[in-house]
Amino acid sequence: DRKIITRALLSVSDKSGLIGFASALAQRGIALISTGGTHKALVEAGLAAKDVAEVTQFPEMMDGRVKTLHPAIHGGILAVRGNPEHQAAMLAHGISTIDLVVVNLYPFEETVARGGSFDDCIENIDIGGPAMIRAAAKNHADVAVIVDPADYEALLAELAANGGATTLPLRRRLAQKAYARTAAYDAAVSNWFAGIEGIGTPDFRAIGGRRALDLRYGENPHQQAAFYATPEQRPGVSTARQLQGKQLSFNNINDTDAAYEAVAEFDPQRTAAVVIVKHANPCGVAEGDSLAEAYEKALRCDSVSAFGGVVALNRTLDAEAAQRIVSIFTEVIIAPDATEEAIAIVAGKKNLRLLLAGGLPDPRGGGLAVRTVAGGFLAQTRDNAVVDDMDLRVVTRRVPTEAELADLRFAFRVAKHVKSNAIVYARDGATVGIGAGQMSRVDSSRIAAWKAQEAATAAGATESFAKGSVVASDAFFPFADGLLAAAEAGATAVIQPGGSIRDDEVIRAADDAGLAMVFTGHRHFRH
Ligand code: 93A
Repeated sequence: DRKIITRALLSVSDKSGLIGFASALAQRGIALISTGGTHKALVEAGLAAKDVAEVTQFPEMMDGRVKTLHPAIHGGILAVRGNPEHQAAMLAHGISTIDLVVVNLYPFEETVARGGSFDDCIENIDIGGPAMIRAAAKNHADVAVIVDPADYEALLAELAANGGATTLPLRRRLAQKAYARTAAYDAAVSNWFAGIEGIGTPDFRAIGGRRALDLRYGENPHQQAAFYATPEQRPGVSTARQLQGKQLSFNNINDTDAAYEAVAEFDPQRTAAVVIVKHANPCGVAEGDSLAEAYEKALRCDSVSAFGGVVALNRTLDAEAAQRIVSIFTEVIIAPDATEEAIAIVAGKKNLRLLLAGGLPDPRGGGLAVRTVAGGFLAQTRDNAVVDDMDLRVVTRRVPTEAELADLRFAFRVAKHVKSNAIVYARDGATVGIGAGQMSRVDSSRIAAWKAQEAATAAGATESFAKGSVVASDAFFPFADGLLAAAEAGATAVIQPGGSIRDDEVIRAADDAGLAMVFTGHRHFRH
């Protein structure tokens, strides 16, 4: 199963590592064929390479749309080496074998991610590249295929160890990766089309995922796990640069994602914001003039749960915030960026993971949310509804004050990121009590009120933090009882979607209790 490489075709958009790799091939006496830009790069580096046009006896044409789509190329890749008929066809048509195909594709995903025009995206749909990749992978019995510069080294190592030959296990592994790449590529194209207005609902078959990171284990040590990257380039835990700390675990990635998606709801131009997450639920969220202030406010909500949590920030991590965050045990910090000083402070905690995402995800952005069920998976578009865009309707006699309204928006923003049933008490731009994941809304209300009392006790305050707060509910109150529990705890204003058949009853109860209440018309279930 060892196959000597005598001729290689190189056609790459991403030219990183190309020259070093091609030089090593040339040194082994391997003949090189390449397409326009790749050929130019090789020749400029002093390497002898043959232009593909010389092989096909056709010029590259139609803006490069047709360059390798020719029997002289595809016959050379697809011919079964030991097959006499294939040999005869090669001889008759002057086709020579190609034993190694090195292709990476037009940067379609990157073009979409940087907001390229429609025509730009269309032009970046690679046709010839996937054809060669699929052909080489099909014929992996004789041909090796590389779609990722990260694999250059492995191939060279194999050639060195086997006298210039590749082994079947490597060719199979490369073939598997090749089809994964073309599948993900086509999924990206399909999803892009789906996102164009008027096309209709996305085709959820075209999700596509590339095994990007093997994890030590899953949610529990007896479960295997990996991270799969989809073509979506949303800034966050999957695209972030990890500056330090242990390898991320399955739960770290899940929690960090929850934290970063939540903190991205806060426009960094308007306010600094911090979200602390435990078990995928926020246990403290706050905004403030500085990250340090926001962190202190967020921590005060539930400093016990924050121990061993994930901290997400919406602005560049600065020294003052870093100093405070490292003072308690924290698993992960994620921010768009960090100052040198902050990085140095975090470096004092060797295991603490510091992730810099480069930017914040757009809370209004599209994309898919997927989860498995027995025998399949559910897919839906992201919950990209934002309270700032909602028509808030005051339904009570009393209208909320400016301060209440600001806190109501804040609380509803947070409630979106708390598992249902979600009840969030907030005051002065900080959560003071969060009730998450209960089967009954009243229980979530009770838990949130109890947490607000606990937080006050821990801070040595005489009154519950719920006193003078506002309360948000991710879905309507089906009965007045949950609302009354909130009023009893000390909340003065309420934000909720509305839409219960008993809305009238609930509004009356709010009026009787002197509460101000607004309806958003949008529900934020999260399970
Ligand atoms: O426009 S294409 O779909 N038509 C082709 O025949 C073709 N052959 C290779 N694109 C094609 N390629 C792609 O060109 C490769 O997949 C690679 O991404 C790129 C390399 O072009 P260059 O060598 O000119 O930089």
